[in-house]
Amino acid sequence: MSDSIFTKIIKREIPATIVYEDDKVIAFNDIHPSAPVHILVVPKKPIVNLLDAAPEDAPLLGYLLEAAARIARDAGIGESGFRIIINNGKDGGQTVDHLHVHILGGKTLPITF
Ligand code: D5M
Repeated sequence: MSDSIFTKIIKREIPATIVYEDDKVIAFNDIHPSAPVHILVVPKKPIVNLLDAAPEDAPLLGYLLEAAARIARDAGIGESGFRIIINNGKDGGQTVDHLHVHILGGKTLPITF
């Protein structure tokens, strides 16, 4: 299977504004921000989405959320609050087939479904 656009960012094959990286995850600014702060947190393991995650991925999924909270705090939106979104599949609005957590904040977010 060919690399996802996010794996290409991990491999530095395409540019991104990277705000955090460690051995398990990378975080960078969303190219089409929906809020003043819009960061994507991506596991380096190329899991497609939550449906593709195996039971042994549970620690990584937990780490993804813990890292997202740290990244949100470091981005200055820990106090004011933020939203975490994980889109899964077509009806969920997923456009990139590599699991990612959206961190949205920096303003009062509308509730729209
Ligand atoms: O979200 C996929 C998100 O990925 C969407 O908000 C745009 C963002 N995106 C796509 N390409 C890039 C690059 N190259 N850099 C940064 N952000 C990117 P989804 O949940 O799949 O709809």
